[in-house]
Amino acid sequence: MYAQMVESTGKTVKTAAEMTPQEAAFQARIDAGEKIEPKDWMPDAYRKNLIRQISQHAHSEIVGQLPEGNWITRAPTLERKAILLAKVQDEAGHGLYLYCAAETLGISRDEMYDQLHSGRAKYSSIFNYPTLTWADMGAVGWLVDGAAIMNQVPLQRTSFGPYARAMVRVCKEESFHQRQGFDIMMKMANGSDAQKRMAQDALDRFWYPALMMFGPSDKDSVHSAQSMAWRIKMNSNDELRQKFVDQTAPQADYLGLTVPDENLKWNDEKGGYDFSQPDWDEFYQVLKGNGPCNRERLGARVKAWEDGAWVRDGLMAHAAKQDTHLAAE
Ligand code: BYC
Repeated sequence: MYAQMVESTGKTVKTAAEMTPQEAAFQARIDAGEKIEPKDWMPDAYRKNLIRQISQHAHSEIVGQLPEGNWITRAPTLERKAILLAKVQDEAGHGLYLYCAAETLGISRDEMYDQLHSGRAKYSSIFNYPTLTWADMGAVGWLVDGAAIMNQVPLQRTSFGPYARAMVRVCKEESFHQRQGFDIMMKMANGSDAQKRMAQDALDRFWYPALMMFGPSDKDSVHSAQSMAWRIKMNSNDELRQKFVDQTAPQADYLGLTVPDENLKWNDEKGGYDFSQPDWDEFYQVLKGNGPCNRERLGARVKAWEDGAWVRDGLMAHAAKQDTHLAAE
């Protein structure tokens, strides 16, 4: 797979002969499937790349609360409200484990927040799309959490110990999220005509943005070759996108819904579906900050940070007082 990656991206990584003895020993540990722990020696580029990926992942979890948080007060029943609340709270927890995992690499939480708030760090493109109806809660759980699991299950075997371990719990919770989304879709798809139309409309709007979650096609991926050599990433973007389509298309059939792609067709020869690529221009526009909700999402995070200043100030003042007491004892 790695050789294919080098071929399709046109990017190469250092050969054994080009590595320093320390780099070669590090690569040998990775190739042997060993976990790298925070205090172990690691190349600067490995550290930097991991901080980038883990912090972006953490930001996605945190920003990812917003589209669903939008529906907590409008959930149709008390039970649905309780489930949605629990799910959104789980996403906050995922963000926190991931920030902790990134902190072990030597970056502070404040620096990561600053990178997010100033627009220097990315978060998943999917969260820049609006959630317009209750059916969108079903589509997000089914498709967005479904795509997240597809990407995150292999990351339980990633080379960096704290990231791999965080993924174990995250994946368990994401499976529950995916099932609750599918359950909402089942109810809607088997409900009244109006509910079925809402379910179809949600699928129509979330299908291609969900495909974009796996990142650009392999030939345009900047980091894949090196990230796969270091097992920061276990699969290529296209490989996971294909798996996601293969898993999800039959689920749409089961729901009696139509995937909005007339080219979606089972291909016996390749043992998977043929499907249309998302609009990559739209993807890059969203990455540049020009998606339907980019400003709103970032604005909400910056406001939450600013509104919380008095809490942080209070905690720091309390901690300073405790220190003075301890010093006096
Ligand atoms: N959105 O070289 P590439 C979730 C960026 S949701 C935004 O292929 P890489 C959740 C990429 O960062 C999922 N940006 O990059 C679910 C890079 O830019 P930089 C969060 C994207 O890193 C429900 C550039 O494009 N999951 O958790 O090898 C509720 C070139 O791409 C996207 C993770 O983050 C995108 N879709 O591969 C709540 C999983 N795609 O950094 C929460 C961990 C690409 O050079 N991350 N870019 O400025 C990964 O597995 C990888 O980072 C990706 C991208 C597959 C996302």
